[in-house]
Order: sequence, then structure tokens, then C-alpha cells
Amino acid sequence: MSVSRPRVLADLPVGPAVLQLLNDRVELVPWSAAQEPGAAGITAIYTYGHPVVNGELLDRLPGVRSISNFGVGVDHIDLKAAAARNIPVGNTPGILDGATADMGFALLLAAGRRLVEGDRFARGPEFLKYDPSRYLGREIHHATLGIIGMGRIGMQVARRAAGFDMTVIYHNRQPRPEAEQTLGVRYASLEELLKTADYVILTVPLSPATRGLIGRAELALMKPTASLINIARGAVIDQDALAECLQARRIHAAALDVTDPEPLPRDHPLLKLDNVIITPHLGSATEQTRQRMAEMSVSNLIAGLAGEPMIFVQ
Ligand code: 8YV
Repeated sequence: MSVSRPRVLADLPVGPAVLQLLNDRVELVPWSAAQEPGAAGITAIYTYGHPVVNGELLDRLPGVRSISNFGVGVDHIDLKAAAARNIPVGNTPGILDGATADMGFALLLAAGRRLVEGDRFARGPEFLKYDPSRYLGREIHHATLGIIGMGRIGMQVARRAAGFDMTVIYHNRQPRPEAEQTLGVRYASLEELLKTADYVILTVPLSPATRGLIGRAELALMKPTASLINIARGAVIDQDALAECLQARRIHAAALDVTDPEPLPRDHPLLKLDNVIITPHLGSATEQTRQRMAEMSVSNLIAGLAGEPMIFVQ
């Protein structure tokens, strides 16, 4: 006798680690199933990647009792709309801070030292003779790092910066005295941070307050030798303004692990520039961290389907 499995809406495919943990306990149905007759039989949503969950979608899925997100950022989910319908949202907080901070630091090093440009050149036909005057970058050690967003990931970035003898300043909605004490970082206004830092790294969640936080005016405050690193969300930066700024070489470089949209249209101006590094949202992309994210998000999904409270919540 076949037992019917709970139907879970997911932006497929969800990846082997998740599938293995689910072990056929649920029936994953594609996002398009929300538009079809039978949508009422869907009892949970599993967000892998960043499919948008809004009130309109939830209204089409009256059977949904919980949402489980693979990842910590939940900006693609309308939390108010979920709360208004008594739908709990689980995510994977804490586990990916180290991996994401590592990636931020990798991008910082790569931007400062022109690693990707150098790699391209070293493989190309023009590299026929070593020339010590080529691809001079900017120093990282003893430089000033400005962290925008002193949350869990920002703090991990600050810890790494200490090993490079960097001076660390930060901007946050509220000053974080405990971070100042334990990490030796100093609070700065956004303006001071942008004017002072050699490296500006974005580690804020995307919210109405942070959307477009770095626009033309903010980029204009940055030093011509400074680099901008984004491991938050693409929409925190006005990308048109950034492309103009990089085209005119008004800052040293940018390194973006996130863009808006993701991926960028293949003809986007940012993709044509040599002073920008773009990676395909690899912040938490280590085997270990993504495995743990799969475990946490599947635990949340199973708990939600059983009508139990989410285990991991922001
Ligand atoms: C995730 C992320 O891999 O957790 C987050 O907020 O940005 C990423 O590291 C991504 O959300 C997967 O969907």
C-alpha cells in the first residue's frame, strides 16, 4: 500500500545533500505547482536558493504550515506575510559565519592583490617575459578595513583582519561595545568609514534600510585606492553607480560574491570590467558548511511538517 508523502514546494533541483537527507520522506513539487490545481495540497515550502515567497504565493497555498530556508538570509521571504498567516520560518543561522567570512577575506585579498587579473594574464599569450612593474596591487597588512554590518559574519571578518595587522572600523545600526572590547574594533559613522577605509566589506542583511545603501554618493566618498567587497546581497549596492565608478577607475577594485539579479544578465557592464571580481554566490560554499545547512534546513522542514516548532530560527 503506498503512503502519500507530504507535498513540499521547492525551487528544484535542491542538491544531493538535501535529497539524501530527505530520503523520500516528502514529495518535492516544483515552484510552478503553486499555479496549478492541487496547490492546496502543498503543506510546506522549502527555499533552496532565493525563490520569492510573498503573501500572494502564500494565498495560493492555503495548506502551507511552515517554511524552511536553506541559508541564513531570508530577504526573499516576506516574513510579515508569513507571520500574518501563522506560518513559522526556519533558517540556518550561525553555521555559515566562518565560511562566509573566509570567502569575504579571500575576495579582499584577491581584490587588493589583483589575483584574478594576474591569473588571466599568466595564462594568456601576452605573458612572455616577467616584468616586475606589472599588476601592482594594494597592501592588505596594516591597511584599514571598514566592516559595514557588525553581526555574526562581520565579527568573524574582524577576527581574520587581526591576523593581517589591519585596523578595523565598523558601522552598524547600533554600536556594539562587546565587539569593540573583544575584537578591538572602533565604531565609525558610515561617512567616516567610507572616507577612511582601504577595504570596505558589506556584511549586512538586505532590508529596506540597507537596500541601495552604497550608491553614487557613498562610492564618491571612498578613497581612489580603496576596494569594495560584497558578501551580503547584491541589492545593497547601486550596481549602475558601481559600474560607472569602476569604469572611471574612481576606486581600486570591487569584489562581489553577490549581485542583483543573480546571475547578472550576460551583457551587464560589470562583467566587462577588469577591476571587478565576481563569484557566483560562494559565501557559504564549502562541503562542510553546505552539508550542515542541508541538515539544519531538513530538520526544520521535518519539524514543521510534524507541526512542531522550528529547531533553527534566526
Ligand atoms: C546560501 C546565503 O548559500 O545563507 C545565506 O544567506 O547567502 C548563502 O550562503 C544561500 O542562501 C543558499 O540559498
